[in-house]
Amino acid sequence: MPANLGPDYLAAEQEYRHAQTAHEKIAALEKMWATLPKHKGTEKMQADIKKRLSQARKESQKKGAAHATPFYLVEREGARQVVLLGPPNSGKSSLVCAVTHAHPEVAPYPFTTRMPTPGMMNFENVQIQLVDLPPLDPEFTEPWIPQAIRNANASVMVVDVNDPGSLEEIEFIEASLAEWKLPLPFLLAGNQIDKPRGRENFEALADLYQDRYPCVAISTTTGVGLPDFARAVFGRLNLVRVYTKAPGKKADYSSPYVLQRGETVLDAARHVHKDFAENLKYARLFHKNGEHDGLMVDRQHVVDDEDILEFHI
Ligand SMILES: Nc1nc2c(ncn2[C@@H]2O[C@H](COP(=O)(O)OP(=O)(O)OP(=O)(O)O)[C@@H](O)[C@H]2O)c(=O)[nH]1
Ligand SMILES: [Mg+2]
Repeated sequence: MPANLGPDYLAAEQEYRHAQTAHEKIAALEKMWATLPKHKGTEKMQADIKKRLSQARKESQKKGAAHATPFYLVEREGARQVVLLGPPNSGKSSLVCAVTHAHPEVAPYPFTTRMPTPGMMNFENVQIQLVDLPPLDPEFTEPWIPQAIRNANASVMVVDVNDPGSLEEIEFIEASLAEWKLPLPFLLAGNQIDKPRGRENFEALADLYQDRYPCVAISTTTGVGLPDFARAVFGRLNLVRVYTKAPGKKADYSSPYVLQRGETVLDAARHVHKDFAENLKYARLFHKNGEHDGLMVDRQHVVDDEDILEFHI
């Protein structure tokens, strides 16, 4: 046994040997992983812990499967629901911690997240629900992941730009989505750009993938790029915000109606109340920036982001 293994690691290994249940094994292996010095001399041990961790997780999954409830389906809230996909340790949970009030567990070892955790991200006055998911990995992927993705409006791929395995990991995720007949993520978030050469690594990744995905550079540690991330998610969702106002009154900008781009004045009226929609004759259109200024528009007029509508019935 290498001499540099500390007492914490040895205690964890002891715990592992005495573990009775899959759950106890996982807990002990996680401690072993966290306390193992990570260098060339321990590479074999690292691989071994990862393998045992993955096996123990599979085991615990099988046991729970018979009476599993659909805990993985997070009820949609906010304007849209977006799930975070990615390889282990890319920083999905860190991202949810950084841009929402939720606190999913973050840890330096892989396969930390086992359950979906939702959190609400604000882009200006729009709330977008992010859902942290367990990793997608050839060693082990939670069997309910495809349903969780299907249940959401869209998915974002989060990768660690410094991880030399990220190209293979992206390929694996793309192949998994194809197999499940699910669409590709609509955005690639290149995380951990604060690390040495992080920017360069991001540029290299973006060069390869920007034809397929818009790429955003972020660091959940320093916060760099997080406002761009929120804007990109909003933009890729193809949403428009519509405010309503009464004649002679000001619009309330705090809670927009959120519509899909391409929807019309009539669709907007339906969001407000179906009676409005049925009886709607026309609307007057205003814009925050002073454009339009009360222009009369018919029911089929396609609305734009931040349009203000005054309905006339
Ligand atoms: N330097 C740096 N470290 C980060 C950043 N984001 C996450 N980390 C670290 O990366 C490790 C993994 O982060 P997590 O958020 O747990 O990763 P995850 O993708 O949720 O991992 P799994 O749940 O195992 O799939 C932790 O040690 C984080 O502190 C970042 O932007 N910069
Ligand atoms: Mg996680």
